[in-house]
Amino acid sequence: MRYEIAAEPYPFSFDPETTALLMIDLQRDFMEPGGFGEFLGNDVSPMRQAVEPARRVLEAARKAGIFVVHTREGHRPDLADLPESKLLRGGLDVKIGDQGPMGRVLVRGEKGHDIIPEVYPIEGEPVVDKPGKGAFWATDLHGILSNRGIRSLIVCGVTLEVCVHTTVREGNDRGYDALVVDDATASYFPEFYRVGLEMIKAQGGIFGWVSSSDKVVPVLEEVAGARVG
Ligand code: C5J
Repeated sequence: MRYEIAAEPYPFSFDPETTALLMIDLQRDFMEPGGFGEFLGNDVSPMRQAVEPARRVLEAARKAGIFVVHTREGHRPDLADLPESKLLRGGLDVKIGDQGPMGRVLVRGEKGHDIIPEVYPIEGEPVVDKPGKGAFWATDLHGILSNRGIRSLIVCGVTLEVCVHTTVREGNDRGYDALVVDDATASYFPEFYRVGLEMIKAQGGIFGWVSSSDKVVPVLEEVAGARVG
């Protein structure tokens, strides 16, 4: 059965059986002071705005039986998957792999690399570790989604114009329909947040659709109700 979520540029039609919720990089390194996002020179406080909307979408998706996949950006402890260009970019004082207040910066297994508690994965929700910005590159995400017959993506996470955008674009070229939940994402730059959302939905939805948690959650609750009833 198909459902519709009010969205721009036009309603997003999806079948819950072939839809996944993607939770992109809601990890301390981008969300909290003392992580990679801050070492890049950013004020990370705007990230907090995404937490409660993303948590509500996640909760509703779980009740609706929607397949949930989490992603994390980060590198192997031996940094063998870290391109030199990424290591050197920006001439940072505290670089990827250096010791920070939350362990080694952007390294898998460290506290800073882990997902924030409010949206922590539960059993049955794959966590995809990615070395780049896009969640499809150098990961098994496409296989994980294809094996479940997934065609549509509901996307939350950070940052909008970097990892969310790159992932939505990669997914678009692989044939997925993506709906970005605007208040469940965030940027370190207010202008990038505004324009990043515009870019997704412009030209008839060139990369996908944009909606809000207050429109997404009630439809997921309807899906959950239909499962029970
Ligand atoms: C960034 C991300 N912003 N997860 N990564 O470097 O968006």
